[in-house]
This record gives sequence, C-alpha cells and structure tokens, in this order.
Amino acid sequence: MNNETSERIDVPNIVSEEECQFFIENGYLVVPDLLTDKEIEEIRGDAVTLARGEYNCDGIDPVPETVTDQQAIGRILCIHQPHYVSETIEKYVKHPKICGILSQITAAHLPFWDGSVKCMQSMLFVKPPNFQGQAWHQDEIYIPTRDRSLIGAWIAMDDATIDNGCLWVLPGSHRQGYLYPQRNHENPDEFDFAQESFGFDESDEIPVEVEAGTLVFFNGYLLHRSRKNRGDTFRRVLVNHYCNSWSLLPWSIQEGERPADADRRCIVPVSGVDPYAWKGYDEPPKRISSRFCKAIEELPPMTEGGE
Ligand SMILES: O=C(O)CCC(=O)C(=O)O
Repeated sequence: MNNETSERIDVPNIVSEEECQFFIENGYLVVPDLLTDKEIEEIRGDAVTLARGEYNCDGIDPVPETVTDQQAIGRILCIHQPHYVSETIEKYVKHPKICGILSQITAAHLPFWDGSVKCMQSMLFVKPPNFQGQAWHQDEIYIPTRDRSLIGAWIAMDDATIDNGCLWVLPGSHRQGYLYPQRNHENPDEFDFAQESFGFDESDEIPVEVEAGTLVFFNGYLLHRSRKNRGDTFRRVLVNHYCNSWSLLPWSIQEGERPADADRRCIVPVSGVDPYAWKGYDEPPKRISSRFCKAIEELPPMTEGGE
C-alpha cells in the first residue's frame, strides 16, 4: 500500500472573496446565471429519460410508449443517485464552473484547505404541482463528514418561487456545528415522510426564490426546508452533495466498521486531489431509488396513454 494521491483536477475560480465570506458567515450562497438555457434543457431531457425508465438499471421500470413524458415525470418527487446510471447527470456533478465554486467555498472555514472536493450524492427533484416538500433538516444528519464540510449544490432547473415550493433557509444556523434532534412531523400534507429537525427559533427563515440556471450552495449544517408545490408548474432541481476530499466519509456505517476510520469510496473527485486514491473506488451500483410523499400515494394508477 502506498499513499499516492490522485492526479490533480484543476478548476477555475468563479466567485469573489466577498462571496466566499458570505458563504462562511451565512451558510449559503446564491449564484445566478451559472448554467445556460441549453444546459438546463439537457438536464430536463435527462429527467424524462430517467423517469421513463430508459436507463438499464434497477429502481425505475420502463413505462409504456403510450405514456407521455409529462405523465412519466409527473409521478416523481425525487430520484436518488441518478449520477450512478446517467452520464448526463455525472457531467453536471463535474461541471467545471460548479466545481470551481466548490473548490473555493466547500471547506473555506478550515485553515490550510487546498480546494479538494469529492461528490457522494445526487438527487433529482421533479416536485410536480401538489407534491410535498421537505421538513426542516440539516444534511449532515444523513451524510456525516469529519470536518463540517458537507455542501449541497442546488441547480434550479425551473424558476423556484414561494408558490411552487422553493428552498427556505435559516441563515447562520450552521455556525456552531450543532445537529438538532429529529422527530416525526404531523404535517404529511406539507412535507414528505422524512423526519423534521426541531428545537430552534425559525422566525428568521428566508425564502430563496431564484431563476432557472441559478446555483444555490448550502452548508451541511444549515437548517433548510421546502414547502408543498402550490403552483401549476414543476419545480425541478438537481442537487448534488460534496465534501472536502481530505475528510473521510463515514456514511452508512456497516457492521464491523469503526466510526473513526469508516470511509465510503463510491465517490467522484471533482477538484484538487483525492488523498485517499490509494484505497481505490467502489463501483456505483446500477440502481436508483425514488422518494415518496402523500401526493404520490394519492395518484391514480398510470394507465397506458391515459390520465
Ligand atoms: O429542494 C428541495 O425541495 C429540498 C432539497 C433539500 O432539502 C436538500 O437537498 O437537502
């Protein structure tokens, strides 16, 4: 065994010192117009391919040809890990402008950080009209890092508004690195079935209304949520999660593993070096999964070509 790192991935600097500082202090950063209309159209097209079950993978079965694209995606709240099966989504996981920003802010709270970043998760939200949002949570509850460097890069594929269920954040709530307890919520009409974080003052929450092509970056300790889509358009988002490559990734600890050195290796390096390249990489399973909410349970069965 040797301790060789991976080859360095160079990405451009995109945001200013002030924007980096804003992220460190507030736990989120909005960058408008980062992706072009053509790029957004490409991700939207891939959402249809995924929803139609056209990738050869477990998780979403192919739908009959008579089912329209709108009907196919109209049944999806969120697909987890689409980059495992879709080269298009993987391309956006590695998008140089997005990764350039990640190389500037992901672990900017740490002295000596060299801009190295790796990706471990993608989620494609479609969130059709009437579909539920996600209750208050912090992403590090689900994906722990060793150095508070988890970050979401939230790509708006549609204009996201209060009406159609945009993101809401509690600025500064990441600062102490405190993980709030979670419980089952009693609002299945507003939020999906995931638990809610509680025990904090939410009165300073703000909506993050953005136009398609905007990126919203948020730290893994930032409290955030999104509400039900009360509009009449989809609210599509591709949100990818990353962290400092120098942090181990003790995610989904398996039997016999120690929290101190557990390290999931189904990752994609996207900037700088991967200091643990010598461990090798796990092949992603050819599997995606779907997230559920009350609106999905209430849908009539899909009939061929019908409503
Ligand atoms: O976009 C949303 O509705 C929620 C996204 C979210 O909560 C997350 O990525 O952690």
